Amino acid sequence: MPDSLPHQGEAAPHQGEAAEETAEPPQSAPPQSAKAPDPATRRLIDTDRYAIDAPESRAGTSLVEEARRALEEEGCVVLRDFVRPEALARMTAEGRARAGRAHYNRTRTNPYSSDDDPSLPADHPARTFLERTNGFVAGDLLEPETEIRRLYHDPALRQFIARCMGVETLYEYADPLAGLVINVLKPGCQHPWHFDNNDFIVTLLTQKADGGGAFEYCPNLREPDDQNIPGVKAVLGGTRAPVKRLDLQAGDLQIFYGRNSLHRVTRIEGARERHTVILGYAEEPGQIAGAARTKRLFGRVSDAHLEADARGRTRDAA
Ligand SMILES: O=C(O)CCC(=O)C(=O)O
Ligand SMILES: [Fe+2]
Repeated sequence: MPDSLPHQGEAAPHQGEAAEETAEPPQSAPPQSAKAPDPATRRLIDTDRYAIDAPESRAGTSLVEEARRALEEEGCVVLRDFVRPEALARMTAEGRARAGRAHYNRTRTNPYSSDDDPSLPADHPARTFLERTNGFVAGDLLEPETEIRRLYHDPALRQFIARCMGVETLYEYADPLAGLVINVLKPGCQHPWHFDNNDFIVTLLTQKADGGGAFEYCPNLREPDDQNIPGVKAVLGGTRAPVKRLDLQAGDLQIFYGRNSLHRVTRIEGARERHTVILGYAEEPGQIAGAARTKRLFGRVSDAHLEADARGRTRDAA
């Protein structure tokens, strides 16, 4: 199992698949030309502070430059108070109204989301399994008229994230359940130290926990050709030196590259749940998870997942 998220790690079609198999029409082709700022974008996002709707402007270009630098150096950028207060209030209410319908997964996981390997020494990080409990509200519970879904489909936002990442185009997922989700962490839940199996994640906190629920990460703790096992072991053992801690507030947007930066969400304390919207974008169109994985994450599947499996489009076809 990769990380808990319904992200492109497993959902991605096999590398090197025939072009016609992967070249499905994107969910929504992002318009590439510059155009007049969209009032819908301005209503949702604090464009006075974050000029994502004026990419050619001085403010727009320096915003992207700064975000790009943070992503290159730290693998993380946080845009504080990204969503306007009125829109955030509605998003928080939308999350609260649907949190009871979250599907929960309780597992024990190591930092690599891999199976146990008894050939390794007992104190190897790959043999350190910690409890993880995660709830997901599936995307089909977020109707078209919700603010959360409007934000997800905002073309200016998607193009802005693509520019920050230095990629030409991002696509929405083709997955009706996993494209847009709310991650619900109840009191007592945690997401222990791990590396992601996908390249990036875009999140918006809509409700902060009373206590705990902090996002901690160790920028580039490993590299593609160096697992840095001693470094990982040290962090699991409590070393704080490489650890950065983000005090995210509701309304903050985060872009995070989690493949090589060990990270976690600390255990939720107090009575209030932590709600995070996960905006599923991908560099390839047509991303959809298989039925087995979908069933695990959401407790159900849609016809689209079964059809994708039938066409051999997913990695976890049962
Ligand atoms: O909820 C978060 O802030 C990040 C969660 C995470 O790291 C993950 O689901 O892979
Ligand atoms: Fe993660």
